[in-house]
Amino acid sequence: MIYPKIPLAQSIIEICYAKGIKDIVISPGSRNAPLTIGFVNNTKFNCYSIADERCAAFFALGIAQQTQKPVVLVCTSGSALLNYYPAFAEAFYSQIPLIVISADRPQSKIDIGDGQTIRQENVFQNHSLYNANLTEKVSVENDKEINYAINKAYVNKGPVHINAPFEEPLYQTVSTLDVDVTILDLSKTINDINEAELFEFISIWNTSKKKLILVGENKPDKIDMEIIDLLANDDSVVVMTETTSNLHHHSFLNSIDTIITPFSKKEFDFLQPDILITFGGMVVSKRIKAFLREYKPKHHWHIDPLRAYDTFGHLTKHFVADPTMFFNQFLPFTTPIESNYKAVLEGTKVLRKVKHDQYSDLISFSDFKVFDKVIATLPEECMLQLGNSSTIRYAQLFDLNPRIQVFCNRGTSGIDGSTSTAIGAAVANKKQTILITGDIGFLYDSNALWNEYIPKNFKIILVNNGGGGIFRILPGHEETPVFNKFFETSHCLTAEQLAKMYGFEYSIASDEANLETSLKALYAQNEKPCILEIFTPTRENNSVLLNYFKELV
Ligand SMILES: Cc1ncc(C[n+]2csc(CCOP(=O)(O)OP(=O)(O)O)c2C)c(N)n1
Repeated sequence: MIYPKIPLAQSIIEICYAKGIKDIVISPGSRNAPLTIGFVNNTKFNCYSIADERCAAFFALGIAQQTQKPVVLVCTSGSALLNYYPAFAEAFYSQIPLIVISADRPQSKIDIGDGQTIRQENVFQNHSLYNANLTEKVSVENDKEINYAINKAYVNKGPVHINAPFEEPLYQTVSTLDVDVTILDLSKTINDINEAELFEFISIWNTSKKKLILVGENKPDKIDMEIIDLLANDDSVVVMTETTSNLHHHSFLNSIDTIITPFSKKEFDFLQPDILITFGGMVVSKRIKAFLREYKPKHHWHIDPLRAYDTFGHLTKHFVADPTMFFNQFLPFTTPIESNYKAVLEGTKVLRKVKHDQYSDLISFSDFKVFDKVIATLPEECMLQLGNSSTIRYAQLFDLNPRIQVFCNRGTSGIDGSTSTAIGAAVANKKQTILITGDIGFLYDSNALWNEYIPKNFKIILVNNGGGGIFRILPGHEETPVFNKFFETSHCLTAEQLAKMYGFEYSIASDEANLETSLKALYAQNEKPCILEIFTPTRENNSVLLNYFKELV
């Protein structure tokens, strides 16, 4: 066995191993050589080499998004580390465990004019669950710090930073370990809800005729089918799900904007809930957020084992629990109450569906049409990764096969790592992965394709509307040169040369007929990763979408 000679590097690697960490994403550098040598020479780890740290961090995020276990990132000193920040922040808000290990020079060498040095300690402070600032010499204190950081990433599901100073020589190896590491167990506390406290809330539930459950980003298969059925069969309960909720029932309202955008004041008054219950992560729909901020519920309960954001300015209770556990404890005590809440909204859903289908049949080739066709034809057993921002918003308007799992970086809603994340997820999950992305997001993260681990069946559906289409949809859009240059960032670039350079199969579609044939060919081919680039009419897309909302009534 080969170990790095530097004992601190040995300790870090041994503790990672003892904690069950498997995946290590390494970016090149010299200062981190002791870690690179140690991780790569230990066959227990899967080591990935990715040069661009921003992409490396999103790739790691994609792996951790799927495995729900911490992934380690290793980089050299200097600005390398700062390039992890976008994914680090995304991990923080999306509750995904990441462990950043940065190599550093000893503190005496910082800010004295040495090369490739910056102030690395606590550099992610604002979004880090733990900062372990190690010292060069091996000590129980150092071991404890490493343990605390890793345990925190596991238990509190988020990003942590370990900064490790190494002095030269950096490349020497030994054949036996010099350290005997200290391991601190994970102390997981299972939260059981206090029953006496629960009864106060059960009595509110049992006397409320309008209960709205809103589910944000949620991992697939997190909620028991029995709970889903109980909620779906309660006349006083309306469940609204976002596409990233991965939660399905035919009676749930899965297209929130389609339902509520055309509502009159009277309909909003009716929708205003007595109790709002939320669980899951970020909510995409701006309209539901605006509605709930204006039409405040009497009670807002959020269920989450770790965090509760007061998204609507009226949070009244945080149940510190896993949603399945909460409902298993809570629902047996609830009693039915007469209510037309669910029936009325189900009626709206039926009407909207008719109008939606009529409209979809009529419209010309556009972003809307593309999403209609693409979502309807996705292979049943695929994993869907979505880019920001109009991509996820369009996707929310269409019925999706419940077997398809959906993910999107909505922690910070960045466009800077959707492709890298999708590739990481594809590596970690054996399902065929399909990324739907806009052109600006795709071009931004094109270094994601500089990756030798991309599975052969990985597919990108690139909707090229010539710029940031979202800005045409948002209020404030005016067709001026300033808009085109500074908001839309309009361009005439395509993915063709990138596809060629990175060994992707490449095809294009620019009307409905060749979209259908191109999609069939895309799904059938699994010998090479592919990009299907779909060109849509820049100037017509927003009116097709805005008219959709007008035609729903
Ligand atoms: C890192 C980052 N920079 C800027 C933004 C602001 N932003 C949101 S959407 C968007 C344009 C996205 O355009 P594109 O990828 O073409 O998708 P489309 O909206 O056309 O679907 C921008 C610049 C962001 N979300 N993240």
